[in-house]
Amino acid sequence: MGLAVAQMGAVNLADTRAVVVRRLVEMMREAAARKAEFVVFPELALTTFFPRYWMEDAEAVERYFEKTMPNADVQPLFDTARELGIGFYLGYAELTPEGRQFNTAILVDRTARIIGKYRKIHLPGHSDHKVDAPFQHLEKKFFEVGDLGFGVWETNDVKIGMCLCNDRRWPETYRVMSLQSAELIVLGYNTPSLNIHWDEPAHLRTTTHEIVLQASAYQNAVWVGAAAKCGHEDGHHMIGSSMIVAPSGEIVARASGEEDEVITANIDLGMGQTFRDHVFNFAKHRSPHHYKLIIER
Ligand code: CDT
Repeated sequence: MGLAVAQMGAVNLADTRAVVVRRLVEMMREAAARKAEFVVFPELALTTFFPRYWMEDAEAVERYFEKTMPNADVQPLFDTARELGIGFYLGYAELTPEGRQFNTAILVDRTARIIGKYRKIHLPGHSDHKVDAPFQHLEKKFFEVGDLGFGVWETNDVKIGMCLCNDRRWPETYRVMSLQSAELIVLGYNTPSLNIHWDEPAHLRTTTHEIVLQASAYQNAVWVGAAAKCGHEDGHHMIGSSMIVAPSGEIVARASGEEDEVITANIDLGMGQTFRDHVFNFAKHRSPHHYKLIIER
């Protein structure tokens, strides 16, 4: 399978949806030109990473949430996907018809049909206004915990699972999807290089990002495609290092900068099966009765 990860550089407050979608379309065309059949875009790809700003929910909803998907602004991305015959994953802030708010990702097939939806489960940050912090991380204010679980969808003979950003740090995320036979797990992220909760050395933000992707791909015998939104958004820096990781835990493609950048790899889905036949033959070697604490606490 030809897989592309489309890293995005900064989306600043002044950037309109139309301008952002043009960037996504351009990267989708580049991915298709490189024979990719599927492209992974970041979390909250259509706007700046707005949970860094304190505001009332009504203002956030008005400025940053999508009331329908697709909508007029995003339609060119769906039209291009249909024209090129390429599937994609896209993260955005979702407002449901009932007024509920989620940090959401969709899986779109090669005919531009939405075939899967994921709502972020591990929401980091806080809901109160931290007046002394250099910026906020208000995911717990602006979003509800996702209510759809970790699903896996088959499209063009590939079983794809989805998650979002902080989910990638939790082992359960991947295991729940690999138990549903996921072959590829895709995710987008916005990871500030500064941690407002403790004095975390900046380099650890990238190190821990790499560790979780590599270890999780290996332990679950899956390919992982991870797309950053990164660089300086109105002065707030976020890490790059978008990558494609093999079930061996090896990084097979990695973004080099902090701008819009498409990375691609021709991924061999059989590699995951090899690991599943041997060291990670779940049916043969797992002992779920010894894992009960995981769901009890
Ligand atoms: N967007 C997102 O989930 N970012 C988190 C930052 C955690 S620090 C509060 C991440 O895990 O990358």
